[in-house]
Amino acid sequence: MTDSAYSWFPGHMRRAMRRLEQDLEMADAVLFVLEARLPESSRHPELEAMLRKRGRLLFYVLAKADLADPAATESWLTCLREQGHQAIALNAVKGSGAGALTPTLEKLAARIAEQRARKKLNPRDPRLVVVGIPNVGKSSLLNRLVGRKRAMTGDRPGVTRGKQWVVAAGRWQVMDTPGILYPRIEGMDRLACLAATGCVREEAIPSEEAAAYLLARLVKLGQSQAFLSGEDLPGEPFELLEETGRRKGFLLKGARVDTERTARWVLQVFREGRAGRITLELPPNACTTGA
Ligand SMILES: Nc1nc2c(ncn2[C@@H]2O[C@H](COP(=O)(O)OP(=O)(O)O)[C@@H](O)[C@H]2O)c(=O)[nH]1
Ligand SMILES: [Mg+2]
Repeated sequence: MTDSAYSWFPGHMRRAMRRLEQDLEMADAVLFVLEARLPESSRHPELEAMLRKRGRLLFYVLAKADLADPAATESWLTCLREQGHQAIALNAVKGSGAGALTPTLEKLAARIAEQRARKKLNPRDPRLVVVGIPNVGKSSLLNRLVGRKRAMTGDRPGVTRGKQWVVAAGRWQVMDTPGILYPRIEGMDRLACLAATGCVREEAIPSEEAAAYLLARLVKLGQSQAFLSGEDLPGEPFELLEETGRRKGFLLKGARVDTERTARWVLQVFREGRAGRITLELPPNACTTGA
């Protein structure tokens, strides 16, 4: 695959987007779940523009913060807050960091109640829709809010089904939604990071390309120690993959590197968090100054 942009918009994504628009009609606020390791690539400009147009109250949760670099997460939170958003970070499965959810939801509920009173609408339970790209932790977060296992979770994109409001966090009505991916993913680099974190299906990119571009990103960030370290690392993604396989001794006949096996190993180590807590995207400079 040599294209610099990967076009991705299967029918089910289009349908999911239309359904989401309907669900949002009934929502008062939107909880936008981002992947803490990919805070930029897990945003969705079209979806966010649609939410702004509809005037929905929006707040961001960086999930999987336990897998990300804590300092980078702090910078990203500062950055989102400087852009005027409410934002918190947490582990959606184990709950660390989730304490900040309750006060944030309380503030939101108060604003919603005020808005309804101003419009002379009857008071009712505020409604929250949980959105985000696939596999970022939406259903896990909803389960936390509900306090029992309600939404289906899974480590592959696309396991969220059904459509229902459930009572959560006291007086909220909350709805889970299937992951919505944006139609074009710019660059193999970004596609590889999305594949490594499970936000796009494995079939979207051959594992060797995913691993090679992931390695290149890690080297660029100075975070490749689990796979490759030292000076004089090659500059090209596929050379990095080969070098990794050579150092691991993943060889075929004739001392050729088994790049397929190397790629599987790299992706597995990364996905299991054994490469350390790594954030694959750093916030833009403008947001880090003064953080
Ligand atoms: N380590 C970690 N894993 C998480 C977190 N949130 C979700 N997961 C895992 O990521 C996978 C996808 O989670 P899920 O809630 O189904 O994501 P969804 O597709 O956005 O609804 C599951 O295997 C979860 O156990 C988190 O904060 N930390
Ligand atoms: Mg889900």
